[in-house]
Amino acid sequence: MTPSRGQVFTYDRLNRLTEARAGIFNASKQVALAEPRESWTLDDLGNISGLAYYGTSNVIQHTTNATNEISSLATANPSGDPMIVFDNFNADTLDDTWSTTKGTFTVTDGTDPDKLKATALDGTTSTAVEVMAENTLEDGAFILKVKFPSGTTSGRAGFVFGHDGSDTYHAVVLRKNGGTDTLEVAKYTSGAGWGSTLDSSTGTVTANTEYTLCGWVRQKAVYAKLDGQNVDFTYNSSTFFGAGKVGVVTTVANTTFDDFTYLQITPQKPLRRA
Ligand SMILES: [Ca+2]
Repeated sequence: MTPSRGQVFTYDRLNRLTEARAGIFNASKQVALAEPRESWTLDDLGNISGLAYYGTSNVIQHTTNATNEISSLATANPSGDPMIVFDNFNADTLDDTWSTTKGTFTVTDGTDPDKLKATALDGTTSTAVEVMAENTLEDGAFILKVKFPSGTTSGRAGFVFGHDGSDTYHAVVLRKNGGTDTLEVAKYTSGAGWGSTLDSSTGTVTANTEYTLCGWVRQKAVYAKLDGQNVDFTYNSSTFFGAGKVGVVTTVANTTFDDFTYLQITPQKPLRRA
C-alpha cells in the first residue's frame, strides 16, 4: 500500500470541526512529518476562543462577539512557510513515510545520534537513496543538513527531487572531487548513472563537517545554496522537472543527513527559511 497525501479531521463531542491536518499519510492513514494544520478551540456556544495555524497559536488573531461574529481579524507574522515534510530524525526508528530504494539507512548510531545515516551503499549503483513515499511533490523548497564521514575525498551527497520510483531523479548535492569541492545539480538515470553536471558553484566542503543545503525547485528552474558560504546558483532547464518523490542520496557510506525539510512555496513567497 502506498501512502499518499491527504487530510485528517478531528471533531469534538458536538461533532464540530476542531482540527484539520494535511500532509503525507503513513501506513495508519495519519498525517506524518508534516506541519500544515489548522485548529479551533470552541466554547459551548460555538464561539471560537482559540485558533492555531501551522501549529502556531495566534498566527491569525481575531476576536468574536457573543453571537460568534468575528469583530476583528489580524494576521501576525507566521514563523515561516508550512513544512510539507520535516523530519529531525530524533525518533529511534525511521517514519514509515520514508522508503529506502538503494543501500541501507539507520537513524540511530552511537557517534551520530538522531541523524539519518547511510550505513551501506547499494553494490550495483554505489548509491544509497532514501525517499518519501509520496510521488507527486513538485515546486517546493528544501533545507537539508549533510555531513560526509571523516576521510572522504570524493563523492556526492544531498537532496533528491523528481524521483520516479525507478531510480531516475535529479539531485542537488555537495560534491568532493579530488581537490575541488562543489555544490551542483545533476541527473541520475536508472541503468546509466550520473549525467554530466548541469550547474555548479565552487565552495569548501570538509569531511566530518555538517553543512546546510537549501534552495527551491520551481517548474524549469532549480536554485541551490550552500548556507554560510557565497556558493549558489540558479539552473534553468529546457524542460519541466515535473513531479516525483523527494529524499536524500549519497555515494559515500556513513554520510549523515539531518533536519530534512520540504516546504510549500508560491511565486509570491520565495524561500524565507535558512
Ligand atoms: Ca536530528
